[in-house]
Amino acid sequence: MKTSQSLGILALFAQVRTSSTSARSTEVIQTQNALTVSSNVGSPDDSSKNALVNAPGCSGLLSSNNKRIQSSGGTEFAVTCNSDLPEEMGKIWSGNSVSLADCIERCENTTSCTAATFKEQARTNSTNCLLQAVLIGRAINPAPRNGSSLAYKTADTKCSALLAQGGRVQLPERRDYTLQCKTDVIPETALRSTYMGSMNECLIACDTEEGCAAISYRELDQRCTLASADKAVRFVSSNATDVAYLTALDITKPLEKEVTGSWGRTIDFPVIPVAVALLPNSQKLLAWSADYEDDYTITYNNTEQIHSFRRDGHLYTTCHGREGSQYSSLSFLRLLLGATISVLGNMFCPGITLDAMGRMIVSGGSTDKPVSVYDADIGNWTAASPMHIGRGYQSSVLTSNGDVFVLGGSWSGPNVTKYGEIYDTRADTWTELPGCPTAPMQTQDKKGIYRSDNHAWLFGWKDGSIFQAGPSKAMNWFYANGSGSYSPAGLRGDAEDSMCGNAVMYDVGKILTAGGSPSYDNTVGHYAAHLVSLPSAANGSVDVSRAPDMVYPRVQANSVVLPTGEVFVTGGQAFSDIFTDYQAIYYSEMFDPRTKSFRLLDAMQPIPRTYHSVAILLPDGTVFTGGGGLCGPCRWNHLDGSIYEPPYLFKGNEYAKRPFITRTGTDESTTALSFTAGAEVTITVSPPVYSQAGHTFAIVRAGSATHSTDTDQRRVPLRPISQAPNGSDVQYTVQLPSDYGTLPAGWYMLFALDDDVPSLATWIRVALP
Ligand SMILES: *[C@@H]1O[C@H](CO)[C@@H](O)[C@H](O)[C@H]1NC(C)=O
Ligand SMILES: *[C@@H]1O[C@H](CO)[C@@H](O)[C@H](O)[C@H]1NC(C)=O
Ligand SMILES: *[C@@H]1O[C@H](CO)[C@@H](O)[C@H](O)[C@H]1NC(C)=O
Ligand SMILES: *[C@@H]1O[C@H](CO)[C@@H](O)[C@H](O)[C@H]1NC(C)=O
Ligand SMILES: *[C@@H]1O[C@H](CO)[C@@H](O)[C@H](O)[C@H]1NC(C)=O
Ligand SMILES: *[C@@H]1O[C@H](CO)[C@@H](O)[C@H](O)[C@H]1NC(C)=O
Ligand SMILES: *[C@@H]1O[C@H](CO)[C@@H](O)[C@H](O)[C@H]1NC(C)=O
Ligand SMILES: *[C@@H]1O[C@H](CO)[C@@H](O)[C@H](O)[C@H]1NC(C)=O
Ligand SMILES: *[C@@H]1O[C@H](CO)[C@@H](O)[C@H](O)[C@H]1NC(C)=O
Ligand SMILES: *[C@@H]1O[C@H](CO)[C@@H](O)[C@H](O)[C@H]1NC(C)=O
Ligand SMILES: [Cu+2]
Repeated sequence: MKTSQSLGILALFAQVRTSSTSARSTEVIQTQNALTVSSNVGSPDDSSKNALVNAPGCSGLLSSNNKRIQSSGGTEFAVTCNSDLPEEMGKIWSGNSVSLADCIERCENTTSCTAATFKEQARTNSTNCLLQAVLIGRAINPAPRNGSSLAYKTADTKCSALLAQGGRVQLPERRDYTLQCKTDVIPETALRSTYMGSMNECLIACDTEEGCAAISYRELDQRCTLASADKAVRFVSSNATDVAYLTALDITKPLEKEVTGSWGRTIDFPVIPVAVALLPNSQKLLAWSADYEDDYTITYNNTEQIHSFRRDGHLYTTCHGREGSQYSSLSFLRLLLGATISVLGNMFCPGITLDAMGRMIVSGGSTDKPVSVYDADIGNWTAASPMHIGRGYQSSVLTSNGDVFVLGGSWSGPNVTKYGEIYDTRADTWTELPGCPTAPMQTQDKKGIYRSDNHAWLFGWKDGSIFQAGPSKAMNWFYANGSGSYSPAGLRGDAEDSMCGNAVMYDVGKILTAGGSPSYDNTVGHYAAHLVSLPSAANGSVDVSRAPDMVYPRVQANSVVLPTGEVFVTGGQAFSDIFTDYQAIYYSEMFDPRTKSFRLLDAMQPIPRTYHSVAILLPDGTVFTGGGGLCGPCRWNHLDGSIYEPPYLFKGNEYAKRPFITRTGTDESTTALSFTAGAEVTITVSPPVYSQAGHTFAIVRAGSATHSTDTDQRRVPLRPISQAPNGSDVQYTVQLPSDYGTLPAGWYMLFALDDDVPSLATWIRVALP
């Protein structure tokens, strides 16, 4: 029975191939349920012959060569019968519908909806219509499901748009395909042709078919041609089709690391690195994860259960380092501390700030008032004075005075207004700031205050001021003197609330904001990015402009400023499904401060990094990303991290020659150098022969990251004011900015840049006077 059905379909395809495409439009019919169904063939499906019973709303479409319908509102949907998507993926609504057509119309009427599933066999079920927000053109990967019809908006990212995004078609957990528009495979290599609702489905068909290495896809009628891996595969130009071929085929010049960067190996961690910070004046990264109200076990491999996390009242800290200055070799130096939570508090989902001495001040979290300090000199955590107001998911930032300002954090602690507090790190005292309320900085979150005052984008600025750039669409200045005060700084352009988005100061007073979503959970990620320029004085007017969108929408992503001023945007998901990896974005992108736009980095991330993941710049110019999950006994826990080597480290596929800082300052005996704001710093660079136009320099403040928030990182470019030969080296003099708003105290990585190739960093400390 199946065979005859298949033959019928093949015959049908043959007919279409010979018919002209213009004939198709004449066959558009108006159905009773107000859907326009484009279909070449009217022969109804004989359901009894098929093991899967096609839902009536779908059957006519299934047997046609064109599985597209147009809703009454004119939106085009592709239909896959007997299919669905994981129910929780991007779910925005479910309820009862009378028909597939009705369900589709609801999707059209619902903001962010891109896919509608109608469960024919559960017609009376109150949840037979499911609306989802899925990233079209990438994540549609339906599973067979008897009696369900899946309809989704057809990709508006057609070939040329995909090409602009880097020319790869990304299908998670499948092989990687390179895209070439307006091209067809030659007939000799075609294995077979079929009809698929989207290029992605065509690729999936190829991916699961032995011998298939390339497809050509014709948008016009959804013809999908599978082609063989024959090395002789040659493509011909074509107006109507686009091809995608296994990247490994190497048909065109492969993309080089100089363009894509490169992901290194993945390193196992004894904890989920949900919070990380650089240890000052070292090559070490501290990662921690505290006891959470979950019982779960993790296996590294099938034979052994290595880590078993239970509510044992302990905080787990792990310290990873690199040996010597070899950035390609990462050693796994593990230091596991079992500090008791009863003493220190449970630092899960806290605020983090590196202070002027480089000590890490970790406030609140699962236990809401305790404050812990990690001092690298001691190599352990100590307890500090608790906050007055219990908080979790608040943000925390260092002011120009060297104090730590915290704001918000209703996720944890008592149900009170979480106005600001300021911490004097030397006196170990907290002062309440009722004049710094959260009302002006709240988002309009679906879950209310519990979420709306979370993860503020805080920046210490001049004269003790604190600038709050988001995630609310409103921006504000806060002042921590007296009992506190604030003044509105206007809207962030046309931005929406952008919870769990990113904000990075990539140059003096210049902030890139990107991504986020209107609510913390269950909302679509934004593509939008904005550029926020701070005034040269506190409380001046703030300039905002809209940057071109990111390539992907992202929420729960991380952004890291590089020594060049580029911002590496990595991970996240298209829809905020916290505690899942649904719709994870596997490709990173780079913001270029010169063109003020993003470019896709065509190197696929080895592990999805979504909620509870982190990213941080390392002193060798690479980026660490890790973590994600902490969702209890679930499949999204990632006890690992990876290192990304950005394009600037490569020339072609080889490592670029890096400049080398031989000495910072003039006193050779000084290892840990300390400067005050405005100081002149001499930097000796060797050898100078690589330099085309002389070196430039940048300092990047040591970062700390959790929950897509890093209020510590900041880049300050330094241009030489003089230079002189020093033996075979060149000694440059730079001047640090003269105020602690531009240059908050603490530890900075100093990079020399030779045509944008960074040196390994040397550390300098900016000390308060
Ligand atoms: C699909 O559902 C129909 C009707 O309930 C049933 O007859 C058929 O066996 C089912 N097929 C599969 C593969 O489950
Ligand atoms: C969709 O919106 C239109 C226009 O507001 C309305 O007439 C129609 O009833 C809505 N359909 C559904 C299924 O909600
Ligand atoms: C209704 O649909 C939901 C979700 O698919 C399912 O869990 C439930 O069992 C269904 N109920 C009935 C009565 O079919
Ligand atoms: C593509 O379209 C252009 C413009 O309509 C036409 O001149 C050209 O011949 C077409 N090429 C092919 C291969 O069909
Ligand atoms: C599993 O992990 C243990 C501990 O790291 C190791 O000794 C063992 O060889 C691993 N087994 C496999 C099959 O990888
Ligand atoms: C670290 O500090 C905690 C609590 O202060 C203490 O229990 C633990 O023994 C210390 N660990 C080390 C290695 O010093
Ligand atoms: C917190 O306060 C708000 C406003 O009074 C109230 O609506 C809410 O129920 C309170 N929540 C809890 C957990 O007490
Ligand atoms: C706080 O500082 C601001 C800005 O310098 C100033 O305008 C304000 O008067 C100060 N407030 C108090 C209470 O000192
Ligand atoms: C900041 O500027 C606004 C408007 O220019 C003014 O109303 C407010 O008082 C100023 N606040 C401080 C602390 O200077
Ligand atoms: C190089 O610079 C160092 C530090 O400023 C200085 O002591 C030394 O004399 C210089 N050497 C030469 C050859 O200029
Ligand atoms: Cu969290």
